Amino acid sequence: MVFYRSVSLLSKLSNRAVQQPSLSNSVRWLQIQTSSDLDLRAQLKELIPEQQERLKKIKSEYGKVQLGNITVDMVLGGMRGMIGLLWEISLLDPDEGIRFRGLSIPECQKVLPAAKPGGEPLLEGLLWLLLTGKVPTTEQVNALSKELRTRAIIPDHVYKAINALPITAHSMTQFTTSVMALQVQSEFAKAYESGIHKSKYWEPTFEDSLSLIAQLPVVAAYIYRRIYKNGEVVAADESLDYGANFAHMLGFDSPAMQELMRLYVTIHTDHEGGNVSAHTGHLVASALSDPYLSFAVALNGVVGPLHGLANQEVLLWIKSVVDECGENITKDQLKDYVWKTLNSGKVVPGFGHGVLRKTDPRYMCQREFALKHLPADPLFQLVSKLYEVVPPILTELGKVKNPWPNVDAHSGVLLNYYGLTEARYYTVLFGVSRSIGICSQLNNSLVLL
Ligand code: CMX
Repeated sequence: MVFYRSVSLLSKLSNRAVQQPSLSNSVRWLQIQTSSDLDLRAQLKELIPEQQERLKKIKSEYGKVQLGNITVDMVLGGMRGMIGLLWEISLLDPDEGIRFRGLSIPECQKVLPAAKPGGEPLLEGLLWLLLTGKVPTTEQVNALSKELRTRAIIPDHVYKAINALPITAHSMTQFTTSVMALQVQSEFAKAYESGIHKSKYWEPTFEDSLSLIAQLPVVAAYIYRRIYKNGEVVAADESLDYGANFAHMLGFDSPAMQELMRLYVTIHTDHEGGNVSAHTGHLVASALSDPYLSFAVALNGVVGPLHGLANQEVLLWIKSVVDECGENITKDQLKDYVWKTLNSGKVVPGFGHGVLRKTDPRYMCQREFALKHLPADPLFQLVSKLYEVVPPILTELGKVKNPWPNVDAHSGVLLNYYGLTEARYYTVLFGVSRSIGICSQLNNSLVLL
């Protein structure tokens, strides 16, 4: 796997955060919104020239500054630990975990608009934050929600392309196929063909990105219903936000599942630029492949078992534990099962990470959700036991750099609890969410041109 570090360049150079607001700054932003601010495109139109100037300045003033030494281990490890690209929308600290434009997950939960007071953040708010570096107001989030709904239209040929695959094809194969079929309508591809000036690349990129983000839950839900629910499609509910509407189209209408989906799609959006999917999307886009093409390739990285497929693998593994030992498994039995997995040459899914060196905060916020909503669920209790049992065993192996759980160790049991039991579908949810980060960074990167 490729695991190099990406970086907010100015923060590295001047040792202070850039475009990474403190909580108090975020709150200040909440107060300066005016009615014309509701249009995200108009906001970007103002911000992008500033970004272009800033990056020009970095290039001219710091272009020759060295950012580190490259060792053989780094090369053999797939660029591990190297600062290798610019990725400003999020930063992954090995100990603290992910920050989106400088805000940790608990901070996002505090300042981003929610469907109800104290609820999980709305995905639209995080998208706004990633694209602009600013915390949006509820009105801005509502405007973006509305815009996404108007863009969520799927041409017929996309459904035909999905239906051409056997129903037994993995859900991710069907999902990637749908993204390639959606590419037919790329505004970027059309604009490039008609000779757009490079300073304007961001405009069709933004168009494609918003349309793609809007369309993905519709095709993702279609694929779920096709494979598992006899093809009975659930129409979108125009009154719902992105996360809740996604849950609704999958066929889940309980308020708790809607909250879970809001949390799920928010925390999986982005994890800096060195992971397989983010890196792949960024790399392909650097050849001026449009957002659909770039994202389709990123999805093929998400589906690797050491990356996004791990959420599927975790639930299947947990179910195999239950099948063999029952739900009330003791810690000693669990230890034996973990050793059996390791001795058969497999990894323990959901544990370890290429960059993180502590428990993933994305795991912790899901644990908090479980403690609040499903504390007595036997599978949640099993996940909690694993949290105690697995890290000492992985440490004992002597080679695992991070024995702690990652995001995938927890997501499956939550989804399973609310009835989304089909583990082989889970990576599609990860994929939908990952579009937010990859597309936001594409927009951020194009100002470099
Ligand atoms: N179980 C068993 N062995 C593990 C392990 C785990 N959970 N995590 C790491 N190791 C092993 C590695 O396989 C490697 O062994 P070899 O030297 O024999 O090849 C050794 O420990 C050192 O690996 P590392 O430097 O600690 O970890 P890497 O950066 O190489 O890999 C990761 C990171 C995530 C691929 C790895 O921890 C893993 O395979 N975890 C299980 C799969 C998983 O949960 N993936 C999801 C990650 C989150 C995401 O991207 O979605």
